[in-house]
Amino acid sequence: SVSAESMTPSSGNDYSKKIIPKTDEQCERIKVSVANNFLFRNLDEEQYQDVVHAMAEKRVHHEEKVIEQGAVGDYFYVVESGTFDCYITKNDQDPVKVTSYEAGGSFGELALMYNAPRAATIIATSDAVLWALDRVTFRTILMENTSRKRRLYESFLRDVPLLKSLEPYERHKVADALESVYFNDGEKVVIQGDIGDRFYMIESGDAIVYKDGSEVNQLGRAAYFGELALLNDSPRAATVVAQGRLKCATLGKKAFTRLLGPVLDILKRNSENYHAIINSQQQAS
Ligand code: 1OR
Repeated sequence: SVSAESMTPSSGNDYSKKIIPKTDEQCERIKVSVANNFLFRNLDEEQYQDVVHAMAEKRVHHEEKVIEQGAVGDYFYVVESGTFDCYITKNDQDPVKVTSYEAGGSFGELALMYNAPRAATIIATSDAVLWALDRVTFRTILMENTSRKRRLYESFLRDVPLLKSLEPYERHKVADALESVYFNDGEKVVIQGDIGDRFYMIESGDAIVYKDGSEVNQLGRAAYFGELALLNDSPRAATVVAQGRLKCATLGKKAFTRLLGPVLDILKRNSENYHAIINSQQQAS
């Protein structure tokens, strides 16, 4: 069960720091592996060094089981190279593959965060190199950021109709990747014709959508925009302007593609409605 107690990170320096000696070359490989991993964002220099010191290199073979569902959690893993599949078995049914990981991905945080049994089984689908972080270092340094962000965005993400069909854990992964950005009244968030590399969901405030200079839509809390350029690799199809103070949660293109895969069909279906709206407006004028 999830108790407040189990989520309290160990405070300050009351743990003896773990130091596994490493070559410069190993440190460099860790740097590359965590560069795009959201759980490692916002660490200060000392926290980052402590994490690097504590990591252990683990080489695994194709088909090796790294984590077994139901087992006690000991390590959190970051993938340096190779690929992994993640399976969940429910009530004696056959294991179902729920996701996969490649370089830069990470897994095994849940059992450490919640003192729970491993929620899934993870198997290497190639020879691979992992960096393993022990539970004490994970809980002391990485957990605080992670759980704070998941809590911060939890209720908002539950309100976004687009994300209704996601599993709670899938919404947590979205939360890990989100960044909030603010805009003042009249500020342009995206500009028609520009190249687009971000997706936006409105956390608070309103926005107006203009196409070729005329207003075509208004967006409020929990609405999204900016998906078309990412879905179609096309320039921004419209300009979106903040109406009053606007706060958006944004995802970069890579995270958008990876994390919103399960709602891709909904995004595409909804985007077909844009044509219908524009056509009806053209007929009306
Ligand atoms: P862990 O410590 O429990 C197994 O060890 C890991 O698999 C787990 O941490 C996560 O890092 C990872 N539900 C739970 N754990 C998942 C899931 C998942 N996907 C990956 N892991 N899903 C929800 C299924 C109802 C799948 C979401 C795509």
